[in-house]
Amino acid sequence: KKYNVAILGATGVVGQEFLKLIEERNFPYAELKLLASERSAGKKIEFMGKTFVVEEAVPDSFNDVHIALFAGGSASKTFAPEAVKRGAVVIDNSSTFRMDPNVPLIVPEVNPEAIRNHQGIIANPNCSTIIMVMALKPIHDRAKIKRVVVSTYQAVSGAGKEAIDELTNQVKSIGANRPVTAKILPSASLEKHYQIAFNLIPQIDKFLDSGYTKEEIKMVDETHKILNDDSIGITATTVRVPVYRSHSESVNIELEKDLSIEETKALLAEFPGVVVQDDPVQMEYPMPLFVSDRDEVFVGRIRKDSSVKYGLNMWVVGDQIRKGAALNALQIAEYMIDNNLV
Ligand code: 2RA
Repeated sequence: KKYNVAILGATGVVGQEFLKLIEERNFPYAELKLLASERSAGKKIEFMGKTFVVEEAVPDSFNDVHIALFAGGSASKTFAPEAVKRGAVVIDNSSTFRMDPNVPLIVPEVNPEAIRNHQGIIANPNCSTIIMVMALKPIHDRAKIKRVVVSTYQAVSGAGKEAIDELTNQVKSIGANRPVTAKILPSASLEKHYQIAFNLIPQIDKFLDSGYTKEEIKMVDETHKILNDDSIGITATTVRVPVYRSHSESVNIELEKDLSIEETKALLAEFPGVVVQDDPVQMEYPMPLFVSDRDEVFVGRIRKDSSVKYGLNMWVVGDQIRKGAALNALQIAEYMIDNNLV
């Protein structure tokens, strides 16, 4: 069976990755509609030997659409209900509905069973959350996680194409001894901007009164929902780093019971979508430069944390645009097709 698919946000980084993955994975689409804001409407996109013209999204754009892939952003609030009203299933990469009790928040390898409760919208988690829970899930199932302390090293791709270009331009300016301009990071909508080239910015998204950023609270709240366990203590520090497209995360875990490093490595290696890359003697460990464009989440530097009774450290790296966004959303759609849920 083939499905009529719409991509909202087709011209952005995640939208473009949707197209790349649809072709790579031979996703069974009958009709494909590329939607975007008025600003991008009219753009022509060559895809699988055909020329598609990007249309401005309006409610009726979703007539006869079976699966609507939303790349992210504020448009989801307007169009998700309109698409559902017209019979589409919406897989939304924006943060709009993630914490809505009527909306499943899904990583297909972690909590696929929750998809069945959907009422038209399924939310794709935040990229840094997806990458972390892929490594937490097998450990949590075996030894019950008590506490997680995570520090992230997030690629500029998370802030969109303009941020990717900004990193490139800043490096070029520095190389040419020209003045550096910063207009995008940490967030285009904020009043101050800082250079990211050869720098780190400990702010992703806006600050809350608690002193945490929205990105850090997303990792806490979304992980609780995905693992269906609010008892896990979680604290996060999310940092933007001058890396193009893979997020890296230093994850410290305290367990309720003992788990050997050998067993931890075996659990992770067996988990679908995770690759253990961990051999210090051979200097083998995941690095963002080599994880980009890979589907899997890579885990290394797995070692005991003897400062607590049952503790361990690991280093987790995943492609933010792929598993962190577009691939995860497409895998949700594939799961729904395979299980007759759409
Ligand atoms: C970021 N996780 O990295 C956020 C959104 N992709 O900017």
